Amino acid sequence: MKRHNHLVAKLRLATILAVLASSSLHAISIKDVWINEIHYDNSGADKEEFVELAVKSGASLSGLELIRVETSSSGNVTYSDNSDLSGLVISNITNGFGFGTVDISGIQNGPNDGLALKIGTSILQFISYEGVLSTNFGILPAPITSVDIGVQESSSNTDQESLQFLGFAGKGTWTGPIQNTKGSVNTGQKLTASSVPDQSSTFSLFGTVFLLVLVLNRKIKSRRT
Ligand SMILES: [Ca+2]
Ligand SMILES: [Ca+2]
Ligand SMILES: [Ca+2]
Repeated sequence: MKRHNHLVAKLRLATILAVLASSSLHAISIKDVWINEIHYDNSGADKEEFVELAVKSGASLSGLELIRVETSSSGNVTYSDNSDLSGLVISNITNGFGFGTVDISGIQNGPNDGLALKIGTSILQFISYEGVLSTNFGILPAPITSVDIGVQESSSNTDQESLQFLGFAGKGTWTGPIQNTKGSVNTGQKLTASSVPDQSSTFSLFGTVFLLVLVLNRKIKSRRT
């Protein structure tokens, strides 16, 4: 019986470690790439529409897709233009991060339109402007809701202006419309790893320690019985 319990505890530990390992299988995360600047509307016919990504120097973008998520006039949410970003040219590396621009004609002018970064069956980032929207992207078990960036363009800004992210690793606020910084660091952006605490690894460290304590506790109890 003791030997059986010992084996069960070992199997539990192996399962937990396998689950923890699989959660970090993707080569990249929001700490390596995020949507950093957008331009989708201006006075008159829209021109120079683009999405800029901030990318950690040396990060592989293989398999990463930029998705446009749109709310139709009837209220349906659709996603389209899955651009493969593996060939994106990254320039102007600053504090270990560079910038790549995707030119896209016809980015929706809101309301409730969004952009997402997808890799495999994970959504790294889902932002929107002029309201929020929800979708499961055809891959998630349940719909997720976008994060509204809180600023917007209109038919009164010029085609040389844009909305720009001021934070790091997808955490922070947006500003604009202001003169675009297409392909380089945003105006006023603090681009250092120390500007945002590494919450995800803190969580996984605490999570691992907690689970190990749980397993060892069970193991000790099973020896006593
Ligand atoms: Ca547009
Ligand atoms: Ca316009
Ligand atoms: Ca920029």
